[in-house]
Amino acid sequence: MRDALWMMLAVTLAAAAALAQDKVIAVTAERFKFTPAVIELKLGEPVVLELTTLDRKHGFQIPDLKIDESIEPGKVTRLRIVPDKAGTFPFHCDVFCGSGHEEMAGEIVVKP
Ligand SMILES: [Cu+2]
Repeated sequence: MRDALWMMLAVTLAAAAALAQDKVIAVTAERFKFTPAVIELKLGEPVVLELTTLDRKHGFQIPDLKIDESIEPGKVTRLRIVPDKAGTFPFHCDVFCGSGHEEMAGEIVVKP
């Protein structure tokens, strides 16, 4: 019983350490761009994207990775990604935000 307790504690600490080590990349959205527009990731290396908007509500959709988030004013949308395939994955804003909305896009590049 006591051993089991210690083991659970060890697992919890390991999980906390893994979370703390995640690389954080800040991504801002505004009419009509994302900054940075190209996000480079390494295969198998977890990252947390911290998405914020500088003006109004936008979306952050990566169809290839089945990710669809919204970015609300005054909030930080945290998105943890563990890239499990190399390649280029386009993302775009999927919340209509004005006349330049169609160009509001970028890509995630996962390097092996
Ligand atoms: Cu937008």
